[in-house]
Order: sequence, then structure tokens, then C-alpha cells
Amino acid sequence: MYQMLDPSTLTVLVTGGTSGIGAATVRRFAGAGARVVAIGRRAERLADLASEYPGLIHTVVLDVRDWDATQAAVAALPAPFASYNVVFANAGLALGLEPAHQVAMSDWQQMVDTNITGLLNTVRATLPAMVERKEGHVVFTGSVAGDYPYPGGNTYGASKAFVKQFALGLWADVAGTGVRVTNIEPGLTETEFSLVRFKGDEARADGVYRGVAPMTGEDIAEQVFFACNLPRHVNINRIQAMASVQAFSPLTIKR
Ligand code: NDP
Ligand code: 8X3
Repeated sequence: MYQMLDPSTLTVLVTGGTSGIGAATVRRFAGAGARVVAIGRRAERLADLASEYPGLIHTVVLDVRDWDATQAAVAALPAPFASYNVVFANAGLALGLEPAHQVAMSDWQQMVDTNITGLLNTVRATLPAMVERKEGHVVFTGSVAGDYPYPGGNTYGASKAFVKQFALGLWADVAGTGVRVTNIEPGLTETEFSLVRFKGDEARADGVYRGVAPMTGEDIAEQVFFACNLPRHVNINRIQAMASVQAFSPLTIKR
């Protein structure tokens, strides 16, 4: 019988825990007996989540774009949550689908600040302690958008290409220290992602998923759970998954 890790030995720090993939991952791990640090900006969402698993979830209201606040939040974690051995750097967003010559500069800045700087803040604030403890796992939410370009994906896709390459570089740095690194690259997944991308336009967001079966936050959480519970001599470098209705765009010729 193959021996997976016992999830109750895991303490999982999840950024973007208030919604979608992150919230599903919080529930997946806490439901299996792991301790979870759930992080996001929306305090009420975090409180509701914590009430579902009394004692297992510690919540932190944090904007990951803020380096000082991220460092302070990690330093202030109480026992036993301070002994985290999984960090799921998942917080992120896409804003708009405009072509590069029309997009609002503030949208590009927010995506870079969150998807790149926020992710780096999360890693730098948490990694040294895991290396010191000789046990840990950094998991990222990349995206198929980091592999395959599409019109209007410009900075969002580039930010996820950064995540892909950073994950490989990080693995090159920490392999052999006891810390693992995995990049999860989902495709179409129904969360609040499109509502955020289209700035609250519910009809447009719903239209993305209408008439098809997208993946769900739970589908992605299961992939994170699998990668983290494999025995410690195994490192999954990346998992790329698409909804079974999704595929690549053809190359185009503009006439
Ligand atoms: P959601 O919008 O449902 O969740 C995004 C999460 O990120 C929220 O919990 C939000 O929390 C958090 N977040 C955003 N900005 C910040 C910030 N500055 N500081 C802290 N937390 C922040 O979308 P998803 O669950 O889909 O997105 C999760 C990740 O998955 C993202 O990185 C996204 O790019 C990626 N992804 C999504 C896909 C999809 O099709 N849905 C496919 C591939 C990748 P709060 O607002 O409370 O701060
Ligand atoms: C989200 C997937 O295809 O909407 O990262 O960019 S996609």
C-alpha cells in the first residue's frame, strides 16, 4: 500500500484564502485534519471560514503587496501555526482583457504588484524558517496563461510566466534542503476570478462559464492536496490541468 503523508502533520499557509481556489484549499486541508493559516484582505470571509473548522484555522488579514506587513504577519504567527510546513502562494488576479495599447496602467500595476511582488513577499517571508526546519513545501498558483498567450492576456499571462520560471529557479535553490516546490497551472476554473477581471460585471463574468463545465476551486485544491501529501522524497515540479472543454488557440494570421 502506497504511503502518503498524514495530512494532520501539515500546517498550511494559504494566501488568497477568502475565495475560489484558496478557500477550497483551506477547506480541503482543514477537512483532513491539517492546521491552516488562511490569509486574505476580507476579514469577514476569513472569520466565516474559521468558524467551519474550530481550532484548525488561524486567520490573518493581510494585503500581500505590503512587504513590511507580510513579514510582520508571519513573525506574529502563534504556535502551533508558526511551524507551517506548506506555503500556498495563491493570491492573484487578472484585470481586464483590453489590448496592451488600451489597458489602464493601474491594472497592469496591480497585477504585477499582486501576482509577482505579493508572491515574492510571501516566499521571502516564509522560506527561511522552512529551510531552517529542513521541512517545507512552496506551492504556487501559476496558470495556463503563463504557457499559452491569448489576446488581452498580456500582463496577466506574463505574470504567470514569471511564476513558472520563478518556481523552477526556487527549486534549483532549495532542492536538497527538505523544502519542495510545485507550480500548479490551472486553466478555466469557476471562481470569483472573472468577476474580478471584469470589475464586478456579473453578466460578463457568468458568460465565461455559461454552457460549459469549467473546473472548480475544489478540483484545483485536490491537486494541491495530492502534491503536498506525496512522501517527502517526491517533488512534483508542475501540474497543468485544463477543463475538458478547453484547449489552445490556433495561431492566427491577421489580414
Ligand atoms: P478568486 O478571485 O476567487 O480568489 C483570489 C484570491 O486572491 C482572493 O482570496 C483574494 O482575497 C486574494 N487576493 C487578491 N489580491 C490580494 C492581495 N493584494 N492580498 C491578499 N490577497 C489577495 O480567484 P481564484 O481563486 O481563481 O484565484 C486564485 C489564483 O488562481 C490566482 O492567482 C489566479 O490568478 C489563479 N488562477 C485562476 C484561474 C481561474 O480560471 N480561476 C486559472 C489559473 C490560475 P481578498 O480579495 O480577500 O484579498
Ligand atoms: C486563468 C486562466 O485562461 O482565464 O489564469 O487566463 S485564463
